Amino acid sequence: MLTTLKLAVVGHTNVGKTSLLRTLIRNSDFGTVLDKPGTTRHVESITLPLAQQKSIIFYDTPGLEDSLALYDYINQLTLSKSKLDGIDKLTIFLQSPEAENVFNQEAKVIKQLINSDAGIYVIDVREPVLDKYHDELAILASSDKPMLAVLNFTAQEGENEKNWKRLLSRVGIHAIIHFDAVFPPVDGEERLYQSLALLIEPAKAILDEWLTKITELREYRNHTANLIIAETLVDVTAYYEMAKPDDKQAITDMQNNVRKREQKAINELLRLYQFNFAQESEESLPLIEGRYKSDLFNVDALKMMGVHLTKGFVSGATIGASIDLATGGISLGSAALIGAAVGSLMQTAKHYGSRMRYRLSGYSKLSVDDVVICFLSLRLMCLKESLNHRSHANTSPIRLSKLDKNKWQTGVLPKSLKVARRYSQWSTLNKGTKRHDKKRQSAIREVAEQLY
Ligand SMILES: Nc1nc2c(ncn2[C@@H]2O[C@H](COP(=O)(O)OP(=O)(O)O)[C@@H](O)[C@H]2O)c(=O)[nH]1
Ligand SMILES: [Mg+2]
Repeated sequence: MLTTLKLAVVGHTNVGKTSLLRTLIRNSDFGTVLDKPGTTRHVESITLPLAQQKSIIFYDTPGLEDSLALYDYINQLTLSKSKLDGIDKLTIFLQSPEAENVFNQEAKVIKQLINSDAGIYVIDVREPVLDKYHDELAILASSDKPMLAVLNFTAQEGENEKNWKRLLSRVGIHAIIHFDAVFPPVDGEERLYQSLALLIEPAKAILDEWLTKITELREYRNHTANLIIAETLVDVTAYYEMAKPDDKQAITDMQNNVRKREQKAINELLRLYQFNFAQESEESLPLIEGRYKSDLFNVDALKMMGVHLTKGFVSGATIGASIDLATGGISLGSAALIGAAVGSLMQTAKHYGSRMRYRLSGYSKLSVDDVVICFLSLRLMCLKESLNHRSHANTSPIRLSKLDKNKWQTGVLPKSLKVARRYSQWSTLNKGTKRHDKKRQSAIREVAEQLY
């Protein structure tokens, strides 16, 4: 039984070999990906470690640049030895002077394939089946190694697919899967490893172990992401500021602190999913510092995500409804979104009697509106969903996933989160935070349950 499974990724230049590997190893920085031929010139390897010294090693290889000439050269070298098998012919080629010379790059690929347990042949199905591909495949298929063909660029409809399948079959490659490196199917990874397990029987144990690990890692990431989001929500819900009436600066400061807290959550999510911090986002998430095109305190952005504005949220007449009589708190969302001056809010509040007036004479308690917190939750959930499905070969800006009907759109906080209003020490945005407080931790776990 194998303890190290060596897989050589081969194929023509620019068909997406490096991109496929980036997706499989979840690393956007592996190798160089450019929209021009010949960016990978040497064999590069990457190891996926498993328990007990077992591992899978992928080899990223350069393309066979001149397969037509190589095919002719090999045939010419072995002209008088027509009884030889393909692999014998390749061995003769590797010992010939041109293997160090004109066909130096091609020789590297062939050597690597021969030294591996199997090859993964990547195809750009948008390409017509040209002679050069025929010769390339004929050479690679004669290496006496099991081969899995991966049809790449399948996100768009391809009419050349059946021609490719015919060619593959003629050179004896019958294991074929669809796997677009940039937009992989949901079960793509599983199917790729399952196909390899059928092809390389001695590697079945290693591949099964890796498949289990993939599933565990996926669940771990999703669970951890929910905890990151839940902690952010608890922080923002428990957050408050004391402000004097008419202190607009207090509201602005508070908004900025909430924005910073959102950015922190986004960075944590990107790190968890192993994406770059400099990643662009199409949805104007504040991924890039200082850019808040449609940020948390923007009514249009909020409506776009389907959040219901609770009564009293936008209408001036009902501002009073969002004043918390018990604590004398006003809600930040309402005040900020209608652009109302704090002073006029206080005027409204005065109608509520002497108790309020007494409180308003000094400082009042500002906290973040339920609706804004629900919006924050939805944004982070959409980001998580999008990262759950995003490939590491995807270089375009991040787009937020769309959610189906979601309970957070009601604009009402679930009970498990609402309790955080009563514990100011639960927020890392307040002074005297108790981050490791047991009750805080269990509240975070409960809120995380609401995010599935
Ligand atoms: N849309 C799309 N683009 C891809 C896919 N695979 C690769 N590319 C792009 O094709 C180009 C070449 O990819 P690369 O991985 O460098 O190919 P290699 O030369 O075979 O390693 C890059 O611009 C990639 O972003 C894919 O599955 N879908
Ligand atoms: Mg490459």
